[in-house]
Amino acid sequence: MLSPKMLQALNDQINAELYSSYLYLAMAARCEALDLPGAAHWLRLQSKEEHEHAMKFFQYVNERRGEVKLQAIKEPPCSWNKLCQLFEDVLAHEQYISKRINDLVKLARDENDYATENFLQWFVKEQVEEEATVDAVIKRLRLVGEMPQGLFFIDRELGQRS
Ligand code: OFO
Repeated sequence: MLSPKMLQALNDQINAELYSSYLYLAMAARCEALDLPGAAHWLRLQSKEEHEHAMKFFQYVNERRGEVKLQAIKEPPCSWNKLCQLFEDVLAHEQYISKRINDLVKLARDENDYATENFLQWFVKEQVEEEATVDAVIKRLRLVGEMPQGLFFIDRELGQRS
């Protein structure tokens, strides 16, 4: 049985994961508008992954016999003009999500909810990977700066994500 505090925090996280999915979809749309189809593809896949994260929480809450309560998803921004800035924002968002996951682990510990603490470990590991992946993309984007040729190759590389 989840404590009311833990249930609320997990429901809030479902919303945060769905917002992540929505944010990356908005970024994908922006990349399409900027003629960066590879980056758009990468972000669409990222959006799909975030939806899967939300569903992991959804399933877990149900398994623990809690009730999922969906909340409104806020409107994402759509004003990016540079791919490097867009990926900086992806990193900042993932860092924010990592902090949220850490806060959830802390709450699970405070509530003596070892099952939830154990469930969250997958996300702790996933956040390390996600931040590292995005950081590597940013480093390459910084290297090429505004050079169209460099951007073309990075976009092509991002398009190969499977
Ligand atoms: Fe990008 O991470 Fe979900 O959790």
